[in-house]
Amino acid sequence: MEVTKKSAAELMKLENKYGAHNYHPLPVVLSEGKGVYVWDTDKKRYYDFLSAYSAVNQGHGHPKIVDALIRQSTRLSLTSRAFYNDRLGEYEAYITNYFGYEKVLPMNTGAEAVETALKLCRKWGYERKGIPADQAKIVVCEQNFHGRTTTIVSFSTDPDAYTNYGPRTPGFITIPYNDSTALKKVLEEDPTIAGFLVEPIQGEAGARVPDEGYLSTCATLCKKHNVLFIADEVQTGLARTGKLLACDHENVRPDVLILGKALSGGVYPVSAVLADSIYMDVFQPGQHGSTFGGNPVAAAVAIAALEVIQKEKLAENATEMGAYFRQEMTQLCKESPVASSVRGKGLLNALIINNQDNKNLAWDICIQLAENGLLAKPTHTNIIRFAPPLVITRPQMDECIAIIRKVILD
Ligand code: IF1
Repeated sequence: MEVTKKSAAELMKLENKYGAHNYHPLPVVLSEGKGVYVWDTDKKRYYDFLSAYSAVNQGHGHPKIVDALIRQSTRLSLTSRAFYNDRLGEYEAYITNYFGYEKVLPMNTGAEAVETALKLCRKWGYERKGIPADQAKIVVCEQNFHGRTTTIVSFSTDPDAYTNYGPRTPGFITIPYNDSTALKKVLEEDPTIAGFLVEPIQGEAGARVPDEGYLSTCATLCKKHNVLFIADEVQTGLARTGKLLACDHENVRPDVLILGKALSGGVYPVSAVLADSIYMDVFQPGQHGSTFGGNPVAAAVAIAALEVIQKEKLAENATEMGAYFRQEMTQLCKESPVASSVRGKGLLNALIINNQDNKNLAWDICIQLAENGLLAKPTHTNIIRFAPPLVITRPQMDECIAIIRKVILD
């Protein structure tokens, strides 16, 4: 197909007319990306401070990842799991070794990997823990975001996410986030709990970082009560927060680890669930799967994506650039009444906007940031998430800080 010659306005009109209105995008039409940059159809360049919600940690169009995608897709793209393929085993060995688990179950999207973890957890609860049939519970947190499937939205506390998708899947107990006492209480009261599902930092809630010790306390409680500690690192994992996993900040090793997004460097949907055999072995042939999960392209791409994270020391860069970014934003908050505070870890950060006088302020700021060459998206009307690709350099970061300062101080 020829590259379109349509104007940005025409392209937006097409999406609005023919696409379901389940998104409210910024009015920017992107057509190219490289590293930390994306370009719109008028060739205007932007810094990408969303990184497709942390899916392009390695930067847009990383040559090694794209090369893996192209080579493998021309050789063999899909076999299904009805047969073995010559890339999957190699990938499984690589990723389990990389994260220190015995087994991996490959899926495609984050939501599918979360569903996989929930199914694993329930099955383990019945078959190993001895929970009576259909009584297993999984504890989740307020303001969670784990995806869009019917079961996952059943335990969302965001009305936009769950309203009119009922009846809601039962078997979930909601407790406040960052409250290990609440977890302790439910675990002591209820012997039918099989797992605790948590985001090490809440992404959708606007980079909500829990108190130090929260994750390790929760993990210890889970161990004590024979409950699986399930970490959703779909967004926080893969160097985003300055460590390979956000759980690494507290030396917590989840029983079940969920990865997605940047596992493919953003070129292809690849997700995974990692766990040791004592848990993963609950799945027997025919009991779970996916047509595309573990396909040769996904396997080749994921190996390349993980290699880039290690070779290019992206975790270290996220730590450095993130600390610098928060320092500069803290300074900005002192200078401007519009910016009230900054929070986050590594390069998963959010600026809290004082929007008392103007409910649209965060959105308006994002529009102005875009005009000035930086793309970011507001969440919860008063929070702007700042999460550039982890390959960002100091001079690039300086330029971005200058753009943000200009817009906020104007
Ligand atoms: C959208 C938010 C981010 C996730 C965690 C699982 C998934 C996600 C921790 C599901 C997905 C998304 C999806 C995206 C917006 C986005 C998001 F604002 F909604 F919360 F990143 F911050 N676990 N996050 O964050 O993964 O099935 O999408 O591959 O448009 O819904 P998925």
